[in-house]
Formats: sequence, structure tokens, C-alpha cells
Amino acid sequence: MCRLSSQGPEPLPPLPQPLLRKNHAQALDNRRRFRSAGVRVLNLLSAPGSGKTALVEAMALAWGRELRMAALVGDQATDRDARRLRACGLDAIAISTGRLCHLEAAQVADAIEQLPLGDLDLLLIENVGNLVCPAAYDLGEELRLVILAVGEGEDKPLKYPEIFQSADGVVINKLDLLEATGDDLAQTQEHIARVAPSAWTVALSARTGANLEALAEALHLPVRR
Ligand SMILES: Nc1nc2c(ncn2[C@@H]2O[C@H](COP(=O)(O)OP(=O)(O)OP(=O)(O)O)[C@@H](O)[C@H]2O)c(=O)[nH]1
Ligand SMILES: [Mg+2]
Repeated sequence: MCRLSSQGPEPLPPLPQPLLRKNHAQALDNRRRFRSAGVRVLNLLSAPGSGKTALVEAMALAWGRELRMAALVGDQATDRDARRLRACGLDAIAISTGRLCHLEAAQVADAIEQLPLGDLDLLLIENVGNLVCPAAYDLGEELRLVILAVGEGEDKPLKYPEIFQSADGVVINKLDLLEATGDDLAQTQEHIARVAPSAWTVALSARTGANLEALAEALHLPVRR
């Protein structure tokens, strides 16, 4: 395969503010509610199929006895992912977004009415599978994780910089497929570091659970490793 010399991305113009102002106010309100309930909230973002639900399943199986966890799951249609997570013992609420390609703070505010927030340690919000739209919408989360799977291509951080720049951490998933895909993990990490130098990176396999303990460490979760 021919190798490109990889250049950094051009900066993008900002989104029109009125579009985001209402969401921002609701996100601040959500964040206040999460803090006063003492629940930690993670917003998981990725392209469709990178393994957001698989990662939440793996977290539920590994940490479900030590942490009280629940999930909100955004998808354009169906409650399939929420049902997958309920099968792993999580309280999970599906949010169908229809024509919206991202979750909004108001949808999160409505959904958390159905959860015993004060009884939870960790709330996982699986956003709609999309590497563009969810980046601009704060949901009130404490931390934002972007998931990039082996096999999606080392160039994704360069091509979709905004979502990586918005992340606190990046999970490189499907590590078990690395040999088969021949991806260059070091180059993927270098591209993440170039567009999002302050984000930490953890490579793991949600399928096998390999290196999940590194994610617990990065998140400072009180679980046995
Ligand atoms: N080999 C391997 N497969 C994985 C891993 N994580 C997820 N998968 C598979 O990848 C596919 C997509 O995983 P999902 O968890 O449904 O992905 P998602 O990001 O939730 O997808 P959407 O909700 O549709 O955006 C499924 O077939 C998973 O079993 C992994 O670590 N290794
Ligand atoms: Mg999913």
C-alpha cells in the first residue's frame, strides 16, 4: 500500500452559537444534578460499530459487583443495545433519536428521571454512532471517551479531529484483531496525540476484556484490578 506523508488537520470554523446555547444551559443543569447525586458520568462516542455497547457490557461484567452502574443508550432506532445491557444486569434506558444524529442534554435530562441517580456510582451514556455530530453537544458528563476500533484506519483522528479534540480519553478497541488487520497501532496513537495532545489513550479488547484494568486506572475507578 502507498504511504501518505500525514499532515495535521485544518482548524474548523465554529458552529453557530444559537444552535448550542440551549443545549449548553441544559448540560450545565445536568452536570449540577450529577454532582449533587454523587454519580460519575461518562459520555461514550464513536462511529457505528466501534464497540460502545460491547465496552459497556465488558464494564458491567468486570465491575458490576463493585460499582452500581446504569446506562442511557442513544440510537436512531430500536432498543436493541439497551436490551443487550439489561441482559448484563444494568438498568439501561433506550433513547431513540429519529432524525437526530446525536444525543442532546434535554434527552438525557428526561431519561434520568427514570433512574435512581442517588443510588448510582457510574452512569454510562452511549451516544449515537457518529464521528461528527455528537462532538458539539455537551450532555453534562464528567468525562468524554471516544472509542476507535482497530480496523477503522489509523487516519480517523486526522479526518475527524473535532471529536478527538473534545475527548478526555480515547479507547482503542478490538485489540484482539490487531494481527489480522495489520493496523499500525503506534501510528494511530501518534495521530491521536497530534490532534488531541491532552487526551489519554488506552488500547483494549471489549470482546476478551484484555487491558480493561488500564481503563479502570485511567478513570480512577475504585475497582479491583
Ligand atoms: N473482535 C472484537 N469484536 C468486537 C469488540 N468490541 C465489539 N466488537 C464487535 O463489534 C460489533 C459492534 O459492536 P457494538 O458494541 O455493537 O458497537 P457500537 O459502537 O455499540 O455500535 P452502534 O451502537 O451501532 O453504534 C459487534 O459485533 C461486537 O461484538 C472487540 O473488542 N473485539
Ligand atoms: Mg451500540
